[in-house]
Amino acid sequence: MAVAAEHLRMDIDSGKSLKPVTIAFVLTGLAAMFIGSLFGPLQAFNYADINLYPHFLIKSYYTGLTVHGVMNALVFTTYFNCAILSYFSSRELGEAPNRRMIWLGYWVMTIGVVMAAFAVLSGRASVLYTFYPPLQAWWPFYIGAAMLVVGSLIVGAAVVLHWMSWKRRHPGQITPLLTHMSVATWLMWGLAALGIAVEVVVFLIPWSLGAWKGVDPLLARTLFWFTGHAIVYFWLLPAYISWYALVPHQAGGRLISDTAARLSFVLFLLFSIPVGLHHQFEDAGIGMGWKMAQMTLTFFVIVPSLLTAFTVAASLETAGRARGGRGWLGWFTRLPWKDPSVAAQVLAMLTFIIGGATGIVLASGWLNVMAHNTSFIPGHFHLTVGTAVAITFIGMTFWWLPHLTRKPLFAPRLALATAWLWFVGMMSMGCGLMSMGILTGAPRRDWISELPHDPFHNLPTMILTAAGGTLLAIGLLTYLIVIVGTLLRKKNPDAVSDEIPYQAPPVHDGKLVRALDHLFVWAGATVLIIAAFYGPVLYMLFTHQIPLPGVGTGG
Ligand code: HAS
Ligand code: CU1
Repeated sequence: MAVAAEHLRMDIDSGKSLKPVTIAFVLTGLAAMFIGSLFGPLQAFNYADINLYPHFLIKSYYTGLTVHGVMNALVFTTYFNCAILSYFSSRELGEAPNRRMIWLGYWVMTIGVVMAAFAVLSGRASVLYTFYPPLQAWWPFYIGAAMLVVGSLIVGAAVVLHWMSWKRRHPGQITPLLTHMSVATWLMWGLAALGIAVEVVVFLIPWSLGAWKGVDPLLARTLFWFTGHAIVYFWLLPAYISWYALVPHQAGGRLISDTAARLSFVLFLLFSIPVGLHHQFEDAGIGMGWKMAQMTLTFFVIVPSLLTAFTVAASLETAGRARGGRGWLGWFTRLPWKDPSVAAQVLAMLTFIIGGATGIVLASGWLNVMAHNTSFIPGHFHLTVGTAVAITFIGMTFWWLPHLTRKPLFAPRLALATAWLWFVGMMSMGCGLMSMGILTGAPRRDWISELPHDPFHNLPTMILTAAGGTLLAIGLLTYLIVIVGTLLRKKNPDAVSDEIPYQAPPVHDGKLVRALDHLFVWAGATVLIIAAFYGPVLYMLFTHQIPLPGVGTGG
């Protein structure tokens, strides 16, 4: 039986109060992305053996790479996640969450980011975005990173509390879809963050302040990857919210299964965390059996992405067919490709087919040996977080920023060009880096262009990488023009919609959907799976520590 649509109807006024803080999140996230991305093309050229690093500005390739990874992968994503995972649920529930808490989260994050950025730019924290000990950063870097995580959790707590109060006032009702997906994501992130919290608060901060003489690198890496794999889903799931709920609607179709969306988010809650060891297949000191066990769970967590692929493709098909598309693939060509927001996000999905497939390759223990720590890895993650997530967020801004600011989008054609430049640029660079890693064994994170002779010379892959970097530099410029142009425009409320492009799909009120609504129970089950698959490994590492003193990073 379909639940009456009334309680799912969007309340247009309620979300307005969250607009200022949402604008703050989106614009700060974009500022971080523009700063971080400036270094991207330089890194692409490095892998084409062209050293363009401006030494007068930045100490070394490693300092630049730290700015790039921290600003893009950690800061840009977290700010967008906070915006997406609070704004849509508040619109849907028809009442605002605790705005003070959300602003508090914003400021904690922002002060933390300023501290960490200062540490990196001063050249005393060139530890890359994974900050593996014994590389040691100046203490403000770690405190800043901790504040970024804590601030995001404050925002998450506001959303979860908001959902709980809605539940109390609507007994027996099923959580609306956008809220279900947001709360599942926040619960996953709340549990996932525990690893990095212990690593930074218990070990790295006291160590950088001189209170601990040493830190065990293997224990620190394991705590990092406890959070580190799940964090990729913390980046991805807000993009999935847009793919499931908004893009089919924007394209003129509908989400074909509300249940599939809910199921996939609960599966992500269950299996995103106890898989982090697939980043440590080549680390000695962790038993092969545990690596195999987490490898198996990695294959479990691929299932909800496959569920997403088929559900979203079928939902887009409804759009394409409604627009007159015929035959096997006619629906695909009939999608509204001139709409920059839709085009960007469908292109994001296409890249994720390759990004996801290469993830499956990496997760397969023996194949990992060939690719680990080569340039294959940055190739893989530029097609996942660097494209699937990044151009989804960029595509969202094309309707969302006008909606939030009431200013129409500036130069929609340039916006469309941005999407294509990003897509072609990342495909070229991602495939270039991946094939370079396999063909020549080129190591990731290496200042190759500074070597007297490039031992990883392979012209076709170098050309692909450099060409991709060039297109991305142009894409960054076109995007900057679109964003600044939009912000400088006059408000024109009549020209932009105050509604979000979403209509609640019918809910199949049955046992499965009711069971999926018990998100705290699923979170409890997640804790048990984590305890079974991570508990013994962490116990062994905590009781056999080999602390090492820090190695400073002058850049
Ligand atoms: Fe990964 C390393 C395995 C997904 C990010 N990954 C990384 C690193 C990053 C990263 C940043 O097992 C490097 C970390 C570092 O610095 O060391 N990854 C996976 C697997 C998946 C996966 C199995 N990764 C992601 C996502 C990321 C991300 C998502 C960011 C957002 N990854 C690994 C492994 C390593 C790794 C190893 C360690 C390697 C090493 O040795 O160090 C899976 O989640 C992927 C599942 C995805 C799919 C694709 C589904 C496709 C969809 C699109 C549908 C298209 C449509 C269009 C609808 C199965 C949903 C329709 C149109 C039509 C015409 C049909
Ligand atoms: Cu992973």
